[in-house]
Amino acid sequence: MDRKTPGRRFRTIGDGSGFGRDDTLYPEELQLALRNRGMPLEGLRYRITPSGIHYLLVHYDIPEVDANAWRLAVGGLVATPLHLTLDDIRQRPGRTLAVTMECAGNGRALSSPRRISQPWLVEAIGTAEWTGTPLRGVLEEAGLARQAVEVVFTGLDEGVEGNVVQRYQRSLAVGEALRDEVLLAYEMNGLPLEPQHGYPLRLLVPGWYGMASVKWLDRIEVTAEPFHGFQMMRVYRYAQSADELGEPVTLIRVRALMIPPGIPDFMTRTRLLRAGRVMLAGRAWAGRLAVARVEVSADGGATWSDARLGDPVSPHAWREWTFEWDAQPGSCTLCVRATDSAGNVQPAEQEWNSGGYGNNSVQRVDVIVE
Ligand SMILES: Nc1nc2c(c(=O)[nH]1)N[C@H]1C(S)=C(S)[C@@H](COP(=O)(O)O)O[C@H]1N2
Ligand SMILES: [Mo]
Repeated sequence: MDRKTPGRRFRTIGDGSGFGRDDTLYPEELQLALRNRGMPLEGLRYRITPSGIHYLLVHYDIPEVDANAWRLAVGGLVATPLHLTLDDIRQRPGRTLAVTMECAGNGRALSSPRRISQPWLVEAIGTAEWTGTPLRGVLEEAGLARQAVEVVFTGLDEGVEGNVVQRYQRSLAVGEALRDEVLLAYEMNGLPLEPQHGYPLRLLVPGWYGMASVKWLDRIEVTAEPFHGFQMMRVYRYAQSADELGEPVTLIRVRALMIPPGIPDFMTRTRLLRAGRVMLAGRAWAGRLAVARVEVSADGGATWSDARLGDPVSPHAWREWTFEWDAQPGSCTLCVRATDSAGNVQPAEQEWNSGGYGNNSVQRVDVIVE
């Protein structure tokens, strides 16, 4: 199905290397940033992110879908291929899960040189309550063949990426696809999915970076071989160059973020606040692992103190942290870092990879205390 575009028909961006090497964004990065919103960091105050400020990432265009004509095709290596209407899916056993989603490219614009793509700083994050039916039930009803190895998910959206014309497609190994928490979701925060979040139906894979959660689902195909589509092999890999395949990007790495305290300077976003007792707060998450510890630094990461942890919003969602800080007059950089239940701690400096994936370096917030 993938088709190469003939020759070099699209214009070159920057020096053509695919990377930006200074602090100036290219217009193409701005164009993507305006289409794909991030969550303003003060949104960390909500246990469940209001849908309108949940981050958004759409590679191509939001497709137009007539839900009455729409069907989900389930085929490939199954005993009984299915063609399900939205009502068929809504009538199946339902489940609502609070899930923290993060884009694999979150933090990309902090790396140097940075890949020219969606230039996230740290705001590609959100936690919503997703309602749907477990994928497992649908796969079991279709009946997986014994040779089944992967499940391929195809969206309705089409575009050109890396000179390849494609629909957005991602696969999961059968064992991952059959996990209890994997949903075919038709509601977000109690309402039908909005167009940009995958209406009428999306996949939701808790614990994985967002690219796994295919929106605008069109078909699900069970295969006997690993799927080698563009979104599996050419992007979403931890590699040092385009020639290197690298390891696939999968689960979300541990991260904590803070609600920037005080008030912002409009242009620099540097925070202004009064000396004295300040309650710092934020959220922390760790993909499929638990958050074991959150620490705060008021001196740019030289010394750290433990924050207090709240309960996770759900087994698949972030938890709150709080820290009482005695702010002294002057300028400083606040930092927060989390450790997961396997002992992984957020790095001060990120190890570089060419796609700018999996960045979980420590957040830094400049403040001026009066
Ligand atoms: N069909 C399709 N599914 C997709 C995408 C896309 O562009 N097309 N983007 C993926 C990426 S990279 C992310 S991070 C999440 C974002 O989901 P959200 O926009 O609902 O936050 O959707 C994923 N699913
Ligand atoms: Mo993403």
